[in-house]
Amino acid sequence: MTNCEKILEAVPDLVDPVGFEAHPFKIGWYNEAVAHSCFKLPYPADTLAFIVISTPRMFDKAFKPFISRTDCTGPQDAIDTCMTYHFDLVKQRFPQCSIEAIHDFELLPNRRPKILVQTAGHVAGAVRFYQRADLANDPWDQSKKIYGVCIHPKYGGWFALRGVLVFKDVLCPQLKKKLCEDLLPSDEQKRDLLEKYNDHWQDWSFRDVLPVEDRYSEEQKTYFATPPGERQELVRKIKNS
Ligand code: B12
Repeated sequence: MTNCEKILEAVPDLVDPVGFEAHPFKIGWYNEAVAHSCFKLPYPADTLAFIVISTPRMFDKAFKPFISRTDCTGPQDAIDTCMTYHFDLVKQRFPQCSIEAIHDFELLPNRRPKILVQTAGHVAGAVRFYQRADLANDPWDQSKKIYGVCIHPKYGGWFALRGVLVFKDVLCPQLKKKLCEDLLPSDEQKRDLLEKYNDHWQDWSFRDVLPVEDRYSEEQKTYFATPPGERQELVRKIKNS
Protein backbone atom coordinates (compact mmCIF):
# COMPACT_ATOMS: atom_id res chain seq x y z
CA MET A 1 0.00 0.00 0.00
CA THR A 2 1.28 3.48 -0.83
CA ASN A 3 1.29 6.25 1.76
CA CYS A 4 -1.63 7.86 -0.07
CA GLU A 5 -3.71 4.65 -0.02
CA LYS A 6 -3.08 4.25 3.72
CA ILE A 7 -4.26 7.80 4.40
CA LEU A 8 -7.33 7.35 2.16
CA GLU A 9 -8.35 4.37 4.27
CA ALA A 10 -7.35 5.67 7.70
CA VAL A 11 -8.92 9.15 7.82
CA PRO A 12 -12.59 8.16 7.26
CA ASP A 13 -12.19 5.31 9.79
CA LEU A 14 -10.70 7.66 12.38
CA VAL A 15 -13.57 10.14 12.31
CA ASP A 16 -16.53 7.77 11.82
CA PRO A 17 -16.87 6.69 15.50
CA VAL A 18 -17.39 10.32 16.56
CA GLY A 19 -20.06 11.05 13.95
CA PHE A 20 -18.04 12.56 11.11
CA GLU A 21 -17.50 11.63 7.48
CA ALA A 22 -14.27 12.41 5.62
CA HIS A 23 -14.23 12.33 1.82
CA PRO A 24 -11.04 12.73 -0.23
CA PHE A 25 -10.52 15.13 -3.12
CA LYS A 26 -7.69 16.68 -5.09
CA ILE A 27 -6.94 20.37 -4.56
CA GLY A 28 -7.00 20.76 -8.36
CA TRP A 29 -10.68 19.75 -8.52
CA TYR A 30 -11.54 22.45 -5.99
CA ASN A 31 -9.40 25.11 -7.64
CA GLU A 32 -10.96 24.38 -11.05
CA ALA A 33 -14.49 24.76 -9.61
CA VAL A 34 -14.18 28.05 -7.70
CA ALA A 35 -14.98 31.02 -9.92
CA HIS A 36 -12.94 33.66 -8.07
CA SER A 37 -9.18 33.32 -7.83
CA CYS A 38 -9.14 34.61 -4.21
CA PHE A 39 -10.61 31.25 -3.12
CA LYS A 40 -8.00 29.04 -4.82
CA LEU A 41 -5.76 27.07 -2.47
CA PRO A 42 -1.98 27.40 -2.96
CA TYR A 43 -1.13 23.72 -3.47
CA PRO A 44 -0.32 21.54 -6.51
CA ALA A 45 -3.36 20.07 -8.29
CA ASP A 46 -2.74 16.47 -7.15
CA THR A 47 -2.47 17.38 -3.45
CA LEU A 48 -4.67 15.20 -1.23
CA ALA A 49 -7.38 16.83 0.90
CA PHE A 50 -10.50 15.69 2.78
CA ILE A 51 -13.80 17.44 3.34
CA VAL A 52 -15.07 16.72 6.87
CA ILE A 53 -18.83 16.54 7.46
CA SER A 54 -20.63 16.32 10.78
CA THR A 55 -23.57 13.89 10.63
CA PRO A 56 -26.53 13.92 13.06
CA ARG A 57 -24.56 11.51 15.33
CA MET A 58 -21.80 14.07 15.95
CA PHE A 59 -23.83 15.88 18.64
CA ASP A 60 -24.00 12.82 20.94
CA LYS A 61 -20.74 11.13 19.92
CA ALA A 62 -18.37 14.12 19.81
CA PHE A 63 -19.95 17.33 21.09
CA LYS A 64 -21.60 16.23 24.33
CA PRO A 65 -18.57 14.21 25.53
CA PHE A 66 -16.35 17.17 24.56
CA ILE A 67 -18.25 19.76 26.57
CA SER A 68 -18.62 17.40 29.53
CA ARG A 69 -14.84 17.33 29.93
CA THR A 70 -13.87 20.80 28.70
CA ASP A 71 -14.21 24.28 30.14
CA CYS A 72 -16.11 26.03 27.31
CA THR A 73 -16.17 29.51 28.79
CA GLY A 74 -13.78 31.08 26.23
CA PRO A 75 -14.88 33.45 23.45
CA GLN A 76 -15.03 30.75 20.72
CA ASP A 77 -18.32 28.93 20.11
CA ALA A 78 -18.24 25.51 21.81
CA ILE A 79 -19.04 23.73 18.52
CA ASP A 80 -16.12 25.44 16.79
CA THR A 81 -13.80 24.56 19.69
CA CYS A 82 -14.97 20.95 19.51
CA MET A 83 -14.35 20.83 15.73
CA THR A 84 -10.84 22.26 16.19
CA TYR A 85 -10.17 19.59 18.81
CA HIS A 86 -11.28 16.75 16.50
CA PHE A 87 -9.34 18.12 13.50
CA ASP A 88 -6.26 18.29 15.76
CA LEU A 89 -6.74 14.65 16.76
CA VAL A 90 -6.56 13.63 13.09
CA LYS A 91 -3.43 15.74 12.62
CA GLN A 92 -1.79 14.06 15.62
CA ARG A 93 -2.38 10.63 14.09
CA PHE A 94 -0.15 11.55 11.12
CA PRO A 95 2.94 13.07 12.77
CA GLN A 96 4.98 12.42 9.61
CA CYS A 97 2.61 14.57 7.48
CA SER A 98 2.26 18.32 7.31
CA ILE A 99 -1.51 18.92 7.46
CA GLU A 100 -3.38 22.21 7.14
CA ALA A 101 -6.79 22.20 8.79
CA ILE A 102 -9.10 24.88 7.36
CA HIS A 103 -12.37 25.35 9.21
CA ASP A 104 -15.67 26.61 7.78
CA PHE A 105 -15.56 29.62 10.11
CA GLU A 106 -12.06 30.84 9.12
CA LEU A 107 -11.75 34.06 7.11
CA LEU A 108 -9.17 35.47 4.70
CA PRO A 109 -7.75 38.95 5.37
CA ASN A 110 -10.36 40.30 2.87
CA ARG A 111 -13.12 38.84 5.15
CA ARG A 112 -14.10 36.18 2.58
CA PRO A 113 -14.21 32.55 3.76
CA LYS A 114 -10.87 30.74 3.63
CA ILE A 115 -12.58 27.61 2.30
CA LEU A 116 -15.83 27.16 0.40
CA VAL A 117 -16.89 23.96 2.07
CA GLN A 118 -19.90 23.46 -0.23
CA THR A 119 -17.70 23.43 -3.33
CA ALA A 120 -15.22 21.12 -1.56
CA GLY A 121 -18.07 18.75 -0.58
CA HIS A 122 -19.36 18.69 -4.15
CA VAL A 123 -16.02 17.97 -5.87
CA ALA A 124 -15.32 15.24 -3.29
CA GLY A 125 -18.65 13.60 -4.23
CA ALA A 126 -19.80 13.68 -0.59
CA VAL A 127 -22.80 15.92 -1.27
CA ARG A 128 -24.49 17.60 -4.22
CA PHE A 129 -24.20 21.40 -4.31
CA TYR A 130 -27.29 23.03 -5.87
CA GLN A 131 -26.93 26.56 -7.21
CA ARG A 132 -29.33 28.63 -9.30
CA ALA A 133 -27.15 27.95 -12.39
CA ASP A 134 -28.19 24.26 -12.11
CA LEU A 135 -31.77 25.07 -13.16
CA ALA A 136 -32.53 24.82 -16.87
CA ASN A 137 -34.92 27.77 -16.42
CA ASP A 138 -34.05 30.32 -13.74
CA PRO A 139 -37.40 31.50 -12.29
CA TRP A 140 -36.08 34.34 -10.07
CA ASP A 141 -35.54 38.01 -10.69
CA GLN A 142 -31.85 38.58 -11.52
CA SER A 143 -31.60 41.09 -8.66
CA LYS A 144 -32.55 38.42 -6.10
CA LYS A 145 -29.59 36.78 -4.34
CA ILE A 146 -30.05 33.00 -4.24
CA TYR A 147 -27.59 31.17 -1.99
CA GLY A 148 -26.64 27.63 -3.01
CA VAL A 149 -27.13 24.63 -0.73
CA CYS A 150 -25.77 21.08 -0.51
CA ILE A 151 -27.80 17.92 -0.06
CA HIS A 152 -26.35 14.70 1.33
CA PRO A 153 -27.52 11.37 -0.14
CA LYS A 154 -28.23 9.89 3.34
CA TYR A 155 -28.91 12.91 5.53
CA GLY A 156 -30.61 15.37 3.14
CA GLY A 157 -29.88 18.72 4.81
CA TRP A 158 -29.24 17.29 8.30
CA PHE A 159 -25.46 17.73 8.38
CA ALA A 160 -22.81 20.44 8.32
CA LEU A 161 -19.63 20.86 6.30
CA ARG A 162 -16.99 21.56 8.94
CA GLY A 163 -13.82 22.13 6.95
CA VAL A 164 -11.00 20.50 5.08
CA LEU A 165 -7.75 18.78 5.95
CA VAL A 166 -5.01 19.33 3.38
CA PHE A 167 -2.18 16.79 3.37
CA LYS A 168 0.26 19.35 2.01
CA ASP A 169 3.04 16.95 0.97
CA VAL A 170 0.91 14.02 -0.22
CA LEU A 171 0.17 13.78 -3.94
CA CYS A 172 -2.43 11.28 -5.14
CA PRO A 173 -2.54 11.41 -8.96
CA GLN A 174 -4.46 8.12 -9.03
CA LEU A 175 -7.52 9.41 -7.10
CA LYS A 176 -10.62 9.21 -9.33
CA LYS A 177 -13.28 11.91 -9.29
CA LYS A 178 -16.77 10.64 -8.52
CA LEU A 179 -19.58 13.14 -8.07
CA CYS A 180 -22.68 12.51 -5.96
CA GLU A 181 -25.61 11.72 -8.25
CA ASP A 182 -28.23 14.42 -8.90
CA LEU A 183 -30.59 13.75 -6.00
CA LEU A 184 -33.17 16.30 -7.19
CA PRO A 185 -33.27 15.78 -10.95
CA SER A 186 -36.16 18.08 -11.90
CA ASP A 187 -36.09 21.88 -12.04
CA GLU A 188 -39.13 21.89 -9.77
CA GLN A 189 -37.28 19.96 -7.04
CA LYS A 190 -34.23 22.21 -7.30
CA ARG A 191 -36.39 25.32 -7.17
CA ASP A 192 -38.28 24.02 -4.14
CA LEU A 193 -34.98 23.31 -2.33
CA LEU A 194 -33.45 26.72 -3.11
CA GLU A 195 -36.63 28.55 -2.08
CA LYS A 196 -36.84 26.63 1.20
CA TYR A 197 -33.15 27.29 1.93
CA ASN A 198 -33.23 30.96 1.01
CA ASP A 199 -36.64 32.06 2.25
CA HIS A 200 -37.63 29.57 4.98
CA TRP A 201 -34.39 28.14 6.37
CA GLN A 202 -35.54 28.66 9.98
CA ASP A 203 -38.34 26.07 9.61
CA TRP A 204 -35.78 23.31 8.79
CA SER A 205 -37.85 22.22 5.73
CA PHE A 206 -34.91 22.44 3.27
CA ARG A 207 -33.30 19.61 5.24
CA ASP A 208 -36.18 17.25 4.47
CA VAL A 209 -36.45 17.49 0.67
CA LEU A 210 -35.51 13.77 0.49
CA PRO A 211 -36.30 10.79 2.72
CA VAL A 212 -33.39 10.66 5.21
CA GLU A 213 -31.68 7.95 7.31
CA ASP A 214 -31.20 10.18 10.33
CA ARG A 215 -31.84 13.76 11.40
CA TYR A 216 -31.02 16.07 14.32
CA SER A 217 -32.61 15.26 17.70
CA GLU A 218 -34.87 17.88 19.32
CA GLU A 219 -31.99 18.69 21.69
CA GLN A 220 -29.61 19.23 18.76
CA LYS A 221 -32.19 21.37 16.91
CA THR A 222 -32.68 23.55 19.99
CA TYR A 223 -28.93 23.96 20.31
CA PHE A 224 -28.41 25.05 16.70
CA ALA A 225 -31.53 27.24 16.68
CA THR A 226 -30.13 29.20 19.64
CA PRO A 227 -27.88 32.13 18.65
CA PRO A 228 -24.23 31.31 19.49
CA GLY A 229 -24.06 34.09 22.11
CA GLU A 230 -26.97 32.54 24.04
CA ARG A 231 -25.81 28.92 24.15
CA GLN A 232 -24.01 29.05 27.52
CA GLU A 233 -27.13 27.94 29.43
CA LEU A 234 -27.58 24.93 27.12
CA VAL A 235 -23.89 24.06 27.47
CA ARG A 236 -24.27 24.19 31.28
CA LYS A 237 -27.34 21.91 31.12
CA ILE A 238 -25.52 19.33 28.98
CA LYS A 239 -22.50 19.45 31.31
CA ASN A 240 -24.72 18.71 34.31
CA SER A 241 -26.75 15.94 32.68
C1 B12 B 1 -21.12 33.60 4.71
C2 B12 B 1 -22.09 32.45 4.97
C3 B12 B 1 -23.42 32.77 5.13
C4 B12 B 1 -23.96 34.16 4.82
C5 B12 B 1 -24.02 34.36 3.29
C6 B12 B 1 -24.40 33.07 2.52
C7 B12 B 1 -23.61 32.78 1.26
N1 B12 B 1 -23.75 31.56 0.75
O1 B12 B 1 -22.87 33.60 0.70
C8 B12 B 1 -25.35 34.15 5.54
C9 B12 B 1 -25.20 34.81 6.90
C10 B12 B 1 -26.50 34.82 4.79
C11 B12 B 1 -25.57 32.65 5.73
C12 B12 B 1 -26.79 32.12 6.09
C13 B12 B 1 -27.03 30.77 6.26
N2 B12 B 1 -26.13 29.78 6.24
CO1 B12 B 1 -24.27 30.06 5.75
N3 B12 B 1 -22.44 30.14 5.37
C14 B12 B 1 -21.63 31.11 5.06
C15 B12 B 1 -20.19 30.59 4.85
C16 B12 B 1 -19.39 30.89 6.13
C17 B12 B 1 -19.49 31.17 3.63
C18 B12 B 1 -20.34 31.20 2.35
C19 B12 B 1 -19.75 32.21 1.39
O2 B12 B 1 -19.47 33.34 1.73
N4 B12 B 1 -19.51 31.82 0.19
C20 B12 B 1 -18.89 32.70 -0.81
C21 B12 B 1 -19.67 32.59 -2.11
C22 B12 B 1 -19.07 33.53 -3.16
O3 B12 B 1 -19.53 31.22 -2.52
P1 B12 B 1 -20.57 30.54 -3.52
O4 B12 B 1 -21.81 31.30 -3.58
O5 B12 B 1 -20.59 29.11 -3.17
O6 B12 B 1 -19.80 30.76 -4.94
C23 B12 B 1 -18.77 29.85 -5.33
C24 B12 B 1 -19.34 28.66 -6.10
O7 B12 B 1 -20.40 29.12 -6.92
C25 B12 B 1 -18.11 28.26 -6.96
N5 B12 B 1 -18.53 27.71 -8.22
C26 B12 B 1 -18.74 28.37 -9.37
N6 B12 B 1 -19.18 27.53 -10.31
C27 B12 B 1 -19.24 26.30 -9.74
C28 B12 B 1 -19.62 25.07 -10.28
C29 B12 B 1 -19.59 23.93 -9.44
C30 B12 B 1 -20.01 22.60 -9.99
C31 B12 B 1 -19.17 24.04 -8.09
C32 B12 B 1 -19.14 22.85 -7.19
C33 B12 B 1 -18.79 25.28 -7.56
C34 B12 B 1 -18.83 26.39 -8.41
O8 B12 B 1 -17.38 29.48 -7.19
C35 B12 B 1 -17.91 30.54 -6.38
C36 B12 B 1 -16.76 31.31 -5.73
O9 B12 B 1 -15.92 31.87 -6.70
C37 B12 B 1 -20.44 29.05 4.67
C38 B12 B 1 -19.31 28.15 5.21
C39 B12 B 1 -18.14 28.15 4.26
N7 B12 B 1 -16.98 28.41 4.77
O10 B12 B 1 -18.30 27.87 3.05
C40 B12 B 1 -21.77 28.84 5.44
C41 B12 B 1 -22.81 27.82 4.91
C42 B12 B 1 -22.96 28.01 3.42
N8 B12 B 1 -24.05 28.23 5.58
C43 B12 B 1 -24.79 27.23 5.91
C44 B12 B 1 -26.07 27.36 6.53
C45 B12 B 1 -26.73 26.06 7.00
C46 B12 B 1 -26.68 28.60 6.67
C47 B12 B 1 -28.06 28.93 7.28
C48 B12 B 1 -29.16 27.90 7.09
C49 B12 B 1 -27.92 29.28 8.76
C50 B12 B 1 -27.37 28.16 9.57
N9 B12 B 1 -26.07 28.18 9.77
O11 B12 B 1 -28.11 27.31 10.02
C51 B12 B 1 -28.40 30.26 6.57
C52 B12 B 1 -29.24 30.01 5.26
C53 B12 B 1 -29.11 31.01 4.17
C54 B12 B 1 -30.11 32.10 4.32
N10 B12 B 1 -31.27 31.94 3.75
O12 B12 B 1 -29.84 33.09 4.97
C55 B12 B 1 -24.17 25.89 5.56
C56 B12 B 1 -24.81 25.28 4.32
C57 B12 B 1 -24.86 23.76 4.41
C58 B12 B 1 -25.42 23.17 3.16
N11 B12 B 1 -26.23 22.15 3.33
O13 B12 B 1 -25.10 23.58 2.04
C59 B12 B 1 -22.65 26.31 5.35
C60 B12 B 1 -21.87 25.51 4.33
C61 B12 B 1 -22.01 26.20 6.76
C62 B12 B 1 -21.65 24.78 7.18
N12 B12 B 1 -20.64 24.72 7.99
O14 B12 B 1 -22.23 23.77 6.84
N13 B12 B 1 -24.43 31.94 5.53
